[in-house]
Amino acid sequence: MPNVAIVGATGAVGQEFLKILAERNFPVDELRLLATKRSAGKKINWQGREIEVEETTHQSFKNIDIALFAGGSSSTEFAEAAVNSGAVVIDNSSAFRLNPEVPLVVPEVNPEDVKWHKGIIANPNCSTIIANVALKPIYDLAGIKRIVVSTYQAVSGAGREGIEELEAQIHAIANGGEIVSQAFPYQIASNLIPRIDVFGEGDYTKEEWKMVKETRKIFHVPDMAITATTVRVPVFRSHSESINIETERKVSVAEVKAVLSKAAGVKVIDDPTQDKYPMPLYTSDTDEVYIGRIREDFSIANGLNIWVVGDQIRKGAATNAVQIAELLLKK
Ligand code: 11C
Repeated sequence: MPNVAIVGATGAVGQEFLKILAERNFPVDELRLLATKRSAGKKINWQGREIEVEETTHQSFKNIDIALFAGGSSSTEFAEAAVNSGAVVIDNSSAFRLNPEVPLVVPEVNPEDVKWHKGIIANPNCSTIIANVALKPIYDLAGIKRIVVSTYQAVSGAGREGIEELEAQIHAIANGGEIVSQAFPYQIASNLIPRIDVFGEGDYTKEEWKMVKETRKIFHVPDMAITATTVRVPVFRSHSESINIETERKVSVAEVKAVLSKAAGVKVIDDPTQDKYPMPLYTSDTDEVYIGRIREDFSIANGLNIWVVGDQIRKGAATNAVQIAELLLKK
């Protein structure tokens, strides 16, 4: 059984790693929990074991086979040390995603890419993973000419600070208190913010470029026509995405629904007669990517509209990384 380390074990994604390793009965011999100095010494119970959190150092990876990095700056600081110690790093940060030496993997889309890793495998951005799981069956069915995606992203995408800020602002609104905005540039309660991460080339944000560039890499289509607008909404958990797809080949909505209903990692909730469609409140804390509102886009010859929702901490981060680890064990 492999020895596993979790780097960033006390954060939101790190805690989800622990939950998912247990739920999926991932075989673990030693489990090493690593975090910043501030969290060192904390005791965490996992599967009947009491494990003390240690400060991450360059020496932390001795005898570790798989190192799950939850994200943040620790990846650039410690991933190389982990690889040099013989571990395979599965990294949830954006540090290595576009590095041509590093596979970027969504197991439902490009599991074969795990094979050519050189020590690091990158986990994509959460909104990319959710979109890509939904797009893959349509890509295989009809080919994709162009994608236009608009996201509605939960505050937990910005970590604990995002969750606490929305909670505090809702409380302040209800009780007439002062609204404080630190995690987000503006008040998020009763609002939405059409800017996630910093602005970059062409006035697109980094989050938008991640969706574009990561999707191209995962699908191995470097010139894929894809554009994105990413928006933060006052929802606690689960990212939602409206995706408009122009397919290469004309397909009926019935064909698309049939294919999506059988696709790995997907659950279709789509019944207008019963008012059924996916919503973040009801899809959180699960692993599937939910798809509904599947319709023809009548404005073009081969157009489709779909509505996609997925828990970005689970499938968008921890579950996807543990699935990659499972592929490594199979290999
Ligand atoms: C958000 N998607 O919702 C971001 C969080 O590159 O892994 C994840 C950032 C990343 O704010």
